[in-house]
Amino acid sequence: MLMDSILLIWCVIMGNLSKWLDFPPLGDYRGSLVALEGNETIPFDIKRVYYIFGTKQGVTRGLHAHLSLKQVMLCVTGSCKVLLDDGAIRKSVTLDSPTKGLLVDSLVWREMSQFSSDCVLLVIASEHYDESDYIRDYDKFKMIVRS
Ligand code: T46
Repeated sequence: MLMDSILLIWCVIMGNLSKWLDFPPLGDYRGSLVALEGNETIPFDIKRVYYIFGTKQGVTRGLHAHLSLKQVMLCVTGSCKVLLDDGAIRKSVTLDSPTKGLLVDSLVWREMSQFSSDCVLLVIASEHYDESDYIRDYDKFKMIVRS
């Protein structure tokens, strides 16, 4: 009984850390198409889109959190791993589908690794680029989320 309750709480917490969005492919005989729209398929106003490609083998990117930025990440081609950490729980997920996006909230530490050679990681962001929104020091991140 106690174990069941602990398991349930654990599942709820883990579920909150990684929020998946499904993007239905609008395919026909010619192939597939996915449309992403702000405040529709993407749950915020889209201010910026960027993509990461040609990542060298063995490289880890990210290693930071954001104070207020929200993002949706997806692999248009290829795959990579994303480690998410909210200061209490760490979880690793795989991005490997152009029809499945990962919503990463503010104040979540992220590390991307194990990029396949063909990986194109598309990121849709809620804000313009602003270096002052980055928390690049893990100890500082832990202090902020605990306060
Ligand atoms: C994130 C993960 C998923 C810009 O000038 N404009 C931009 O919009 C971005 C994203 C980056 N830059 C510059 C800043 C650095 O000189 O591009 C260089 C590489 O950026 P960074 O080292 O931050 O890249 P990643 O892959 O570690 O992190 C990026 C995003 O910065 C970050 O917000 O969540 O992808």
